[in-house]
Amino acid sequence: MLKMLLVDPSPYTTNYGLRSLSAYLWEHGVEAKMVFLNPDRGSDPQTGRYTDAVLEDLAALAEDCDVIGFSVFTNFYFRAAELTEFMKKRFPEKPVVWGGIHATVSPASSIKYADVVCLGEGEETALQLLQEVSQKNLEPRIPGTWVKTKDGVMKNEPRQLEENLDSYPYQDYEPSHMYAIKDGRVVQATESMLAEMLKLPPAARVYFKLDAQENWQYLTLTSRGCPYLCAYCCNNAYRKIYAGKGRWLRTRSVEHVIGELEDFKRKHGYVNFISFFDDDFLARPNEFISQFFDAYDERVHLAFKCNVGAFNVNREKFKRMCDSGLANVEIGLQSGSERVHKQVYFRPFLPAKFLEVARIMAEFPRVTKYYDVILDNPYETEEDLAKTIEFLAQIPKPFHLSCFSLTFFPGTALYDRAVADGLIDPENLKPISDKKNNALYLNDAYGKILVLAAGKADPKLAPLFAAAGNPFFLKAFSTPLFQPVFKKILGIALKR
Ligand code: B12
Repeated sequence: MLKMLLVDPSPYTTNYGLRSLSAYLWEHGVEAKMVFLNPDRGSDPQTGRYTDAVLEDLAALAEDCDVIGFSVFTNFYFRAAELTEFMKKRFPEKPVVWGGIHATVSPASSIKYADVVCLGEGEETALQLLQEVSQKNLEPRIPGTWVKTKDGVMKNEPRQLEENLDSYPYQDYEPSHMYAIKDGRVVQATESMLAEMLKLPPAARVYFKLDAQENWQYLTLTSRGCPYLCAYCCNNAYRKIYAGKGRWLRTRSVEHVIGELEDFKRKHGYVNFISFFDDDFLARPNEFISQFFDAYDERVHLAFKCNVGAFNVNREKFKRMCDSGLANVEIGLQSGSERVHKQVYFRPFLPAKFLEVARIMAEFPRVTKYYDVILDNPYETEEDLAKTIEFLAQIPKPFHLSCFSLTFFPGTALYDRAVADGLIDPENLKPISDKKNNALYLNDAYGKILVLAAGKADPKLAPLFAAAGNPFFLKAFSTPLFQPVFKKILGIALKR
């Protein structure tokens, strides 16, 4: 039996892509071992690197594997590099393949460490790679890959996208296929370890207004791809890679998704919360939503969350979701400035439409709402930020504000622009990889204080926020004279 190691060096164990890949490999007769190496649990506090115990346990798991794979996000690039270097020293003859979003959008930085880079969806590619390796012949012409050869890097064409997502198996959550760090050692998962991985922190109960005291979440996607081309998101990189290789946005059938949820519930009965992580869950017609939730009510019937795009929300769809247990909805505002949407983010935005949607959602107080906003954008002026502040003040309350610090992920249109403008060095991934993109940094503190306050304010106070967020004040209060005071206030507000 062919064997493959699939390592995720991040704190997340919900890796949908890796779990889908593992399920596909098992279905095709490959023994896949998924290893979740949370760096926070397995690092030496002195060096910040994985401990020897973790490395030795990983090596023991790799011993009988034909190929060693890593699933890489940009934030964990250096973790994957650290582990790859160790593996190459220990097993110089075993091919190491990198897949996942970072490998896809930045194959050049990935091939520095890996022997093979898998670009894009990996099911067929990984299987073919294993088959080639088993014949003692690493054929460099595998579609969907870059392969290191003695004559340089062979850059192959991407594969055709799989149109029928129902042909793929459900994600692999079988505990005996999973390994994770427990008490400093890498051990095979048990049902109770899985339950611990799926458990939501107690605060989530308050945030999502959940009825149950304890909550266990199952994360899934009902589609692959996204209808938009936002300049900061990796979906625009995917679209470039897959141009001419099939439709990017593809949807699974109602039966396939409901079947998956039913199957998971049957095997792990304690799960009581579903997270649909599609980029825009509502990017489909009313009839689909109604058909989907008829089946969901009957066969799943659990509280859930999803992400939506404003252009696809209408009252009928939203009410249907609420009737079926919608607990939390996340929606991207990103900026209140039409200019920024149009010229920087390449993203459709109509303020009146957005406010209409916000008002529809406000009719359903049981549902908690998260509004995503992107800050620290060097292409945004004080005038643009002033619009965001005023706009946030106009949105009906209550809601939670999720502030992101703009990160130039490789492969995106904004990354190319920032490189061309000399804002980032394409040879140095460290600042991008280290960036905490969902943190609120303390720079430009006056503007950020207003953003946070506007996210709580009664819409009647919008004119007050327009005055306080006036570009003149935003500029004046970010000068070195005032910065320290506002930094202190923001720090106190954020309890830092
Ligand atoms: C679901 C999701 C999450 C979930 C689950 C994350 C996870 N680990 O799967 C949660 C909520 C936990 C999450 C968290 C984060 N996310 Co997220 N997330 C997504 C989302 C919406 C979908 C990803 C997905 O499942 N796609 C579908 C599957 C089928 O594709 P896939 O994951 O790429 O997997 C396929 C291939 O890559 C390949 N593959 C994957 N691994 C491997 C390994 C090997 C060996 C091989 C051969 C192939 C292979 O095969 C898979 C199956 O076809 C994307 C946006 C998007 N539409 O892609 C953002 C996205 C992936 N997330 C992103 C970010 C930044 C984050 C966070 C850092 C956010 C934060 N600040 O905390 C964290 C970090 C998570 C982590 N593990 O490091 C960025 C990544 C950018 C980058 N260059 O790294 C994306 C692209 C959004 C964006 N801003 O553009 N996320």
